[in-house]
Amino acid sequence: MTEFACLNQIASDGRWFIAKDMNCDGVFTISDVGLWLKWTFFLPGDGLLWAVMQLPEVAIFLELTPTAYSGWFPGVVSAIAWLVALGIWAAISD
Ligand SMILES: [Ca+2]
Repeated sequence: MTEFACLNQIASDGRWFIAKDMNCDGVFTISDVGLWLKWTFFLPGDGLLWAVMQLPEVAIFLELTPTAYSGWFPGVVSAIAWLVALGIWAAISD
């Protein structure tokens, strides 16, 4: 994928863009791995945010916009979700 096509893909997919070359610089580096980890970490919180934003009245009341993706609220939700998932995994693996 060319850098231009990659940047266009980011613009159209927004938060949900995922590719091997996450920062569209034309090479696969450790920075891309960091962006994958960030994408994965924020998935539960950003998913909840996306679901809430499907309800326009609620999204307007809570002043939610796509700029909230990967922010503090999805970060807290994601941290809790991953801790719960880790706890469940630890409990069932014993
Ligand atoms: Ca890259």
